[in-house]
Amino acid sequence: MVVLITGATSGIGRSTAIEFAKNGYDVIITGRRQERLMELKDMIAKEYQVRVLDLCFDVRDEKQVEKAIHSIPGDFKRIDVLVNNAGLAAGLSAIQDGQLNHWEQMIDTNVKGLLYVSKHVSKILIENKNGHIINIGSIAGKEVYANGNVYCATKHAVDALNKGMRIDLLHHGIRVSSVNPGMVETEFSVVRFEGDEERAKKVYDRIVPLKPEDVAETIYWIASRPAHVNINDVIIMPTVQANSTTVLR
Ligand code: NDP
Ligand code: 8X3
Repeated sequence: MVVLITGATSGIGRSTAIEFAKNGYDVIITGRRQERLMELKDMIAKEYQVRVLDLCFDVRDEKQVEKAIHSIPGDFKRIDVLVNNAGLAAGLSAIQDGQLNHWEQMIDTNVKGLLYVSKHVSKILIENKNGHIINIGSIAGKEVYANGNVYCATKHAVDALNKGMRIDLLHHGIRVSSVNPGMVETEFSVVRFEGDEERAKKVYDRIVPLKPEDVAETIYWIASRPAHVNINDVIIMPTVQANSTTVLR
């Protein structure tokens, strides 16, 4: 069995690669940071008896995506599961104060990047007459919160694409699922606040957030249901979080 995970250099994607490897999957790990990919590749190869392929590319660049997916060698091409995880939030501002570069980065990564990868990989799944796409959305794709405008819009788009892909790929026997987490402590907030570690730390202050492993286990659980079962959509939150903005501290 083979899984391809986008954004495996950190957080949820990295934990997901480890979780699938633990369960005997060969893993294709992707991201922009080559040294992180190499570190993870070495670790997985040492700890688990599986094969690892690293593909370094930026999901925002369709040409890079096409080249990387086409470069996958024969036996790794039998992809069973695609986890569309690469994504980010950039900034947290009212609409009138938003920075265009933040908006473009989020739209290009969370929506267009996910589309590019899905287009190229779904052709392989169709050819194989087998497959499962698991899209990582967010509670921000189910609700909207103050100053979250564009990030929430991109995750609402992921929610719509998840439903659309399920319809389009139905007659090819390909399952499509999504996992929508609440607060998970990863590099997410450090990225959102452009390296401001102090501000990022405050997001998880006095709470027990989800760990990336919690989400990874849920992703693996979805992929490991019997072939006739599709888990359409999961929302997973830390126990202290009721919705986007109601958090018990
Ligand atoms: P991290 O910042 O820890 O990981 C993000 C991953 O995405 C990294 O591996 C990064 O790799 C990759 N990535 C970002 N941009 C690109 C790009 N242009 N091309 C290729 N890879 C890219 O955050 P999380 O693990 O938390 O985030 C994973 C997903 O989970 C995202 O889609 C996020 O929106 C979603 N999510 C996160 C939540 C949270 O609270 N943490 C809650 C709900 C959803 P690299 O930089 O090496 O390219
Ligand atoms: C990440 C969760 O609430 O910061 O998608 O938007 S939130």
